[in-house]
Amino acid sequence: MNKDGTGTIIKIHKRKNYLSRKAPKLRGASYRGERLEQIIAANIDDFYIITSADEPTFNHKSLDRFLVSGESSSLHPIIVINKIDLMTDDFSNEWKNFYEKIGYKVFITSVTNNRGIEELKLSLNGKKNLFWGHSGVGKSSLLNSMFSHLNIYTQKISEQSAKGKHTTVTVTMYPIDETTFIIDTPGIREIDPYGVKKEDLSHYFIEFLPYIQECFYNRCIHEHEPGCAVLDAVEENKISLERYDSYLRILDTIEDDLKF
Ligand SMILES: Nc1nc2c(ncn2[C@@H]2O[C@H](COP(=O)(O)OP(=O)(O)OP(=O)(O)O)[C@@H](O)[C@H]2O)c(=O)[nH]1
Ligand SMILES: [Mg+2]
Ligand SMILES: [Zn+2]
Repeated sequence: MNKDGTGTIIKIHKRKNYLSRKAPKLRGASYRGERLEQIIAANIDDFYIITSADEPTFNHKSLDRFLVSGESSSLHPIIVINKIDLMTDDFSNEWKNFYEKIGYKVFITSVTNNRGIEELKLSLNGKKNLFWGHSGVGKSSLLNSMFSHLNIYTQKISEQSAKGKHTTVTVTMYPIDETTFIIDTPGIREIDPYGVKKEDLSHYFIEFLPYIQECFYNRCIHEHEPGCAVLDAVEENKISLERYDSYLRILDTIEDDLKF
């Protein structure tokens, strides 16, 4: 950083991965074609998807959307369910087991009770970590509770809508020590995985992978094709209905004419 507050680029690193999304639709603008790609951060080691058990309500479908953004950007997603003080242990254990069975690491935390905070802090060590999720789930509060010197501004969620107030407004990278970095991001309202094609979506549901190549059709999108091994796996409870339902909902939002 220069004295006048501006920065100077000293080196441009090669990008091994990056997180992006479609730029939000401009109000009033008439849109034709694709929306622009907005890059959030690059060269991330671990991608923490922060959710809350309540306030705002836990929503596994939106967590699945976050997971698709991570997987499609070659990031390593890790799940945090924060505010566990507001729900029962049964609730958190159920979702922890659900996502661990698929293959994701899940942390259960509470800033209020200081639960799971040390464990989370340890896992950040020596890496460049990105915190990502809806507004009000406690991203900045978690960072403050692990590293009190950061003193990041946080704010109560709205009492009327039980949603966050978009308190953090810029993406900021905090250096913790020489090898540990944390990127706090503003809470997002909409996640629209950028540039995912219909026929590729199933690759980002990692537990579908063993079945995909068994489908009769090469370009099967696992909707109602005959000989679909993913549908068979759902039938046999090898893939959960919840995840398959998330898959169908995301599939539905991908434009048919996406060209590359
Ligand atoms: N009960 C409870 N409240 C929490 C916990 N963690 C954070 N909060 C509260 O949740 C509210 C929102 O926290 P923030 O840290 O500002 O949330 P954020 O995810 O950074 O929100 P944005 O910056 O808008 O994206 C604050 O009032 C926090 O005190 C928790 O573990 N339990
Ligand atoms: Mg914040
Ligand atoms: Zn199929």
